[in-house]
Amino acid sequence: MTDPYRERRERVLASLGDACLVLPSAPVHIRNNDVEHEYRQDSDFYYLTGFDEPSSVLVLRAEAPRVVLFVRPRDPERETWDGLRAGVDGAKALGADEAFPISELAAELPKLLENSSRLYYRLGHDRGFDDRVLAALDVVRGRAKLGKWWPVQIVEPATLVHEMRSIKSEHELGLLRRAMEISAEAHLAAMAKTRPGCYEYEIEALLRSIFRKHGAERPAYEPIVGSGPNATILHHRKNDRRMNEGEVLLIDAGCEYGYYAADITRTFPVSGRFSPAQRELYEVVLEAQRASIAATCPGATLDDVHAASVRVLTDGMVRLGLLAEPASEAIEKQTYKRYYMHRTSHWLGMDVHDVGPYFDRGKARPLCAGQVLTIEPGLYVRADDGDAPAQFRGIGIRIEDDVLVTADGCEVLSEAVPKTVADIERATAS
Ligand SMILES: [Mn+2]
Repeated sequence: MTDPYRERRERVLASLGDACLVLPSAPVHIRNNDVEHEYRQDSDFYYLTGFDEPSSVLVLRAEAPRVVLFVRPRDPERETWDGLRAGVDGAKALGADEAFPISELAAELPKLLENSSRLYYRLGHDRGFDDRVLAALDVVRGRAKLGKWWPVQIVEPATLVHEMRSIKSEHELGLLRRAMEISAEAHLAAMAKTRPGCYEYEIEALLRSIFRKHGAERPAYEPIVGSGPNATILHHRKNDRRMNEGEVLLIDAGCEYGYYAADITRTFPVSGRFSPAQRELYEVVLEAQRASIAATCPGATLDDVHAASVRVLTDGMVRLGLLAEPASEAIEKQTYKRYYMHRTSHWLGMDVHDVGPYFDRGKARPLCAGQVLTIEPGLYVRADDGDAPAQFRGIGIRIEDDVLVTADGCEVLSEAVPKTVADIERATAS
């Protein structure tokens, strides 16, 4: 099997010309006192190395050594506390032409920057690391009188790496599909286990346990488990409420598997049966989601995908008496935003809100085969909204699937999670 990381580095190297790229690993964040937050590698760094240790730096350059890694050295005493390290030899085994202990960065980096015309580096993201890169540039600039040249431009690496990450390879799609399978199982289990009297955190615990049971590293984001009025809070995260008969439960949760994220939302009745008002709102959101999925194909834009949902949702708001003015006027004046205040899609991949440009000089970019996006329309009627018909107050609905753009349309990757009223009522009854 070809090494996907090597293949990606080769693609970056091929477009670097005589430039070089410097990419540090994610920093370690302290949680409190001497306890660290769980470490997760920077997505770009992992995309190009498959290496998950902190205190590492990748350098790619036109001349040999073309691939250089700085890493934490082996250290039996530290390893007894914190686990094994790959060390310099391990870094070479990953495919680096040259590897150094991270303590040698200040001495080695200037040499590696020599004779490159441009430096791809994400300036301003990590001020501490900026200092180290700028110090290295200063050293190599001082060697000009020896006939060396140095990078006179610093270029945003997103222009290279994020363009690549936005089109998913078969290898990446395999990991995404596995993340979807695990997340689908978790959503199905949540539907089956939810009962009046459950606490939101019990369902959150169930989701997390199924993610881990299948080897997913972690949730791709903090799971949202919102019952009753909490379903109208877009990023509800306390998950501490006891749910009651007659309410809906909104679950927005997906796992991260092999560094790839699923992002799935379903809304279902706590007691297994939608009330007439819940069902009316639900059917509008489902129809909106179908319209957006139908609009997803190469050449369309995320604005088109969003507009398809806005049209159906706004028609529904007018029909159900949430809005008094005609739908065309509500869209024009954006009064629909009272009940649908977010966008319909974002990119999905290693990051749940994945990288990749949405616009090209202000113009929405056309979709391409291989891109993955979410489609997640919703309707949210606050409990204290005195203008809304009483039966809709305190109901929030969101339906979110993850969709791959294909050559002639799209494929819903998260299809295994029930979403019609009949299928949901069946899944919650089991
Ligand atoms: Mn999402």
